[in-house]
Amino acid sequence: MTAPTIERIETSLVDLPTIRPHKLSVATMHGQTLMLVKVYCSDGVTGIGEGTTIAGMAYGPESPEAMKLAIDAYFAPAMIGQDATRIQALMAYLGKLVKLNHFSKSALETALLDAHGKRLGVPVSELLGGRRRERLPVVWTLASGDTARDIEEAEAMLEVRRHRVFKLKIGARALHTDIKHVADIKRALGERATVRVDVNMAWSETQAAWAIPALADAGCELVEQPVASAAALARLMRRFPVALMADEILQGPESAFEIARQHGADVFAIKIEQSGGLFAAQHVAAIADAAGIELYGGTMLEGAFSTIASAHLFSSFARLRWGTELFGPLLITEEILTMPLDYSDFELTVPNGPGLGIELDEAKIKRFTRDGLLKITQ
Ligand code: MUC
Ligand code: MG
Repeated sequence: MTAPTIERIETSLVDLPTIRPHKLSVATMHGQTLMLVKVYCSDGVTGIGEGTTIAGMAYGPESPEAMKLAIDAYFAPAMIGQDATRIQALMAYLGKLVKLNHFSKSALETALLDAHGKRLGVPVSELLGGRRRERLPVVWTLASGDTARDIEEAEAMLEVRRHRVFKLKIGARALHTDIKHVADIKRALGERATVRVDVNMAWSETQAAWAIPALADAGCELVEQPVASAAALARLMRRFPVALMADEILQGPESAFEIARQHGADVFAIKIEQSGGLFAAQHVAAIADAAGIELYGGTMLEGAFSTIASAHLFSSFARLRWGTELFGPLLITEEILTMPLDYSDFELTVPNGPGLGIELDEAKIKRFTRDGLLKITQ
């Protein structure tokens, strides 16, 4: 019997509104663009993957438009006719043809794994070694830019038992304003919730050295990527007891090894896209485990496909001390799946159907899909 091959690859850009403006130190988002890729195979199986970033090119070097172009012009022609079942070999081949482009690679690998899981009748988690948990704790990010509104939002999440760990986006305002914002939110929520911050690299080392102890006094349990450089983060690690997490500096296994070598973080925010795919993210997790670095399942504010691909991977991790932030689909106004995901009791259920175990609502996304003309949305 000959192995199924890849027959056709289709990409599209889907522009979806967010439920409210989402303010990070790098940009304010009003919508999210999903780059969806469909891989059609000769056995009739189709897999879907997603590439999504934050605020166009404000966060990282790959935009949704660039991902689509890279796939259409470079990846797809090299993939047509290839064995669809040898995913690691195919990704290694593509890695030789195309440098970097981690987000596009993650989208394609997700689609291939979705297809192969469907073909074999097993969830993607089983192709990654097997899940160890069915449900994942999910953090919510408070980023309206307004303290009172953030407290109201957190109260509503606690009330419906959707989230009890909150990540606050700071770094755009003066240090004392940000610290007061964190302290006010933590005071309002008390012992009912825990509070963390993400600075998205906005501070200098001296600003971070001043702010971190004040954040710890305010009751903040973890500070994510306060500074841009790995060396500065490693120096800060030796000065403060509060947990420090690496995000933007973690760009796949090589960077993970380098950070681990200098003991440059307490925690890794693992992201499948930033790592260059699910297998690369698995290697990042292995390096963290070997180095005694704790794990957190990160997000690029992805839609359902990349969120659930991440969930399958994170469900297989031996340790996941800091939970996940797989709330991306909840930040979008539209439900793009035929069956919504299960977020309940502060956790997300990892689907257990074949492949990713989710189905795109084609009719629903039609009106949000770009028709080839770039829409100016902001
Ligand atoms: C990031 O920097 O971690 C995750 C949550 C959020 O609001 O932004 C992201 C990206
Ligand atoms: Mg971050």
